[in-house]
Amino acid sequence: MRKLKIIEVPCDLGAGTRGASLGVDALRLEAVEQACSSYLETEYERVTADNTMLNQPDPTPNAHYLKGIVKFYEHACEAISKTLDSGKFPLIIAGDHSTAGGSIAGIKKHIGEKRLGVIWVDAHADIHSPYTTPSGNVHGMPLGAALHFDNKEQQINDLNPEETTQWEKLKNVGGKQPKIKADDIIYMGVRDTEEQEDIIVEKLSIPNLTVSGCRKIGIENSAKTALDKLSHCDAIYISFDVDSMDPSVSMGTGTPVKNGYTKDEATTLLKTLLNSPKVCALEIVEINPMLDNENKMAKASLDILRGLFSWN
Ligand code: 6HN
Ligand code: MN
Ligand code: MN
Ligand code: MN
Repeated sequence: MRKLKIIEVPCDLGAGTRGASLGVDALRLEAVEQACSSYLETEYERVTADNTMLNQPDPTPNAHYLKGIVKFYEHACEAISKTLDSGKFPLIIAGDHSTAGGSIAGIKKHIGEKRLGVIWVDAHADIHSPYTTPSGNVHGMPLGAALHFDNKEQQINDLNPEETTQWEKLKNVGGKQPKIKADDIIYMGVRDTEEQEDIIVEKLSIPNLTVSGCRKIGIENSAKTALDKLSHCDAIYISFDVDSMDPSVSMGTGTPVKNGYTKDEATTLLKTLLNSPKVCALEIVEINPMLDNENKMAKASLDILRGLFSWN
C-alpha cells in the first residue's frame, strides 16, 4: 500500500439535509477522542467548499448551489491529481456525495487516457442529471457528471440558462470528458433509486451486487467479483457512501435506507477491494453528525478505517 494522504472535502452544498460537511470534523475529533495517532499523523489537506452560499438565493433549483460545486470540484480535482502525481494514495474524507465527481476528475487528470473503473458502494445510484432529478440535490448526480450523461430521454425538468452553463462546466472540470464509461462502473448495495435512474441503469447495463446477493456468495467473493468485472480497467476508484450500511449502524447520515451492510461486512468488503493494486483512491462520504447522537456514524467509520489500514 502506498503512503496515504487524507484529502478533506467538507461540502454541504449537494445534499438536501444540512450537516454532512461536519462529518469531516466529526471523524477527526473521533480520532482525537480515541487517540488514533495513525489518523492524526497522516498528512492531510483540506479543500474548502463555500458552504456560506447556502444563505444566498439559489439561481439553480434543478441542481442546487451548482456554481459553488463547480468551484470546489476544480480545487478537489487539483488536490487529488497532485496527490496521485506525488505517488501517494488519496483517502478522501468528504461531506455530501456530490464531491465524488471532483475526485473522479482528479484521478482522470492523473491517469490521462488510461481507463478508470469505479466501484460505487451506496444505497443510491447517484446517476441523475439536472434534467432528471426530482430533488435538485447534486449528491444524486456525481456519476451523471462523470459519465457526461444527461439522460434527456427521461427529462422531467426544464433548465434555465445558468443551470445549463454550470452543468456543462461541472462535466468539464479537469478537461477530460467523459471521465468514465458506463461499462466501467459496478454498484454495490444500491437499493433506493428513482424511476429515471432505473431506466438508465438498465439501459447502460450497470451491474448491482445487492446486499443479499453479496451475503449469498460471501462478502469477500463479492468484492472479488466486482474487481473481476473491472479487470479491463487500468485504475479503480472506490466511493463509499456510509448509507450503504444499515441504519442500525447509525442514523447519522442524510438519506438512510434499511437493509444495508453491517459495519463488519463493509470493512471486509473494502479491505478485499483495497488488496487490488489497481485501487488508487478511496472516498468516504455522507457522515452527518447533526443527525446523529454520540457521534456514532463517525465512530463506525473510524472503526472501518482502523480495520482497513491496521491503524493503531
Ligand atoms: N446520496 N436519489 C435521491 C436524489 O435526491 O437524487 C437521493 C440521492 C442520495 C445521494 O446518498 O449520495
Ligand atoms: Mn451517494
Ligand atoms: Mn447514498
Ligand atoms: Mn427514495
